[in-house]
Amino acid sequence: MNYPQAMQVLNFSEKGDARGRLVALEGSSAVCPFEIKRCYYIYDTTPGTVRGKHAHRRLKQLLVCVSGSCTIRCDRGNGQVEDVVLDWPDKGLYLEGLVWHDMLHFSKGAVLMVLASDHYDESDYIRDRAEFDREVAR
Ligand code: T46
Repeated sequence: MNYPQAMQVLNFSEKGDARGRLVALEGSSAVCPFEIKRCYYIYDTTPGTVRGKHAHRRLKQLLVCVSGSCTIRCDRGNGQVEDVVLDWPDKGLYLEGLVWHDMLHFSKGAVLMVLASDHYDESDYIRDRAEFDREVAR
């Protein structure tokens, strides 16, 4: 494989008190092992929609469903597909490089926030499944 590949479910520590809860995510830390260069969020999704359907070459990302829930379907090209349900803001999914991922089963009002290690760069995307399989096999 010429590119990295990593996937890990993370639990963040919540700061809770009588007023409610708070999660802090800092770049270059144990829970976010990269410098954060971009943040984007997906919301108001069409019922039944499936997004993603791609992998990245080098990008590192931390996905957190900060409201509602959704499922991230991850495929490392090893014949096993893993569904990760993000259903609480203290849970995150770290993805790096060659992990083919779909986002689906968005609940009504779901907001999926993503922290990324780099600015948007379409050339980092692999949107063709056959190309992904070739890269994994390399
Ligand atoms: C990913 C999953 C989890 C930008 O202009 N800037 C950006 O930073 C992003 C993320 C997207 N865009 C544009 C590119 C497309 O014209 O927004 C449009 C929708 O992007 P895309 O179809 O790639 O969205 P998703 O939801 O399929 O994938 C996104 C991220 O693109 C991707 O990196 O890992 O969320």
